[in-house]
Amino acid sequence: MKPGVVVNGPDVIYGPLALLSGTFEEKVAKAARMGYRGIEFMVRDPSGLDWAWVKATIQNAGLEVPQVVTGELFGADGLCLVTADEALYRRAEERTRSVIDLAAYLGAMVNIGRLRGQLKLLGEVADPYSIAVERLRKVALYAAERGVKITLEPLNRYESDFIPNAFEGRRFIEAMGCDNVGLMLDLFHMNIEDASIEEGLRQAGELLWHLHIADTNRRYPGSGHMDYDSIFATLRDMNYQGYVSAEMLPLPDPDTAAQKTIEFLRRYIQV
Ligand code: LER
Ligand code: MN
Repeated sequence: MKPGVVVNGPDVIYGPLALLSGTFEEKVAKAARMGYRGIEFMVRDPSGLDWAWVKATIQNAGLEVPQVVTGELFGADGLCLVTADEALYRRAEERTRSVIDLAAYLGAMVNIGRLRGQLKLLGEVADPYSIAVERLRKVALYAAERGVKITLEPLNRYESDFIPNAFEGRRFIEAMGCDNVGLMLDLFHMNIEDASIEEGLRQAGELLWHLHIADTNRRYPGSGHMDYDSIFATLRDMNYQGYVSAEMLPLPDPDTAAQKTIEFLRRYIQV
């Protein structure tokens, strides 16, 4: 398992769950100094970014980019894929394609969380679930042609009305039938929606490609009552080799949260 951290990319001013302060270069340097191995960054619009500079900044610090995070396509620009608004859907799909192009350039995966939208936004249609499957499949096929993997993130009920947990994540991926789609689980959402976090991790099984960590109060690990002993025992038992990546409230400040997280992770993984 490798430690990762979520940061705001150069074009995201305010991502509420990102860590580390300063310019993008400073964040990358701090992550490397603290012992993180990978940096996943929030992106808003790849067309405004200097791709070569982003890649060089991260590579020169000796870090990987496990995935490019799309939450701010929704958070900042309101873009979403599952909606009855055809123009919005078209813009969301086009922007998602450009994020996939960037991820192909960086050798990264792309997550789809809040960007997927909600079934209720489709209004009165016969089979909203199938429409959602088709729309995400279209994006996944574009990614597959470019060698990019997609990680679907189950979200708690207050953020989306489909794919709330690992079981539903698996069901949705089976319906999509795309082998470049896996799951990113997030302990914060799992604590709300999965009957048991350990069972959810096991249900994801070989489809668990990435993991977001935070404590039950969405602060750095050790701030709440998440049972990390049991969670890491399960991950080890599953032979999970991916990233455990810090996505949480930047409290008491974004650098302290990142530092406290990596100190905590040293109990369980090699940092
Ligand atoms: C994004 O990774 C996430 O976990 C969402 O809860 C953000 O709203
Ligand atoms: Mn998350």
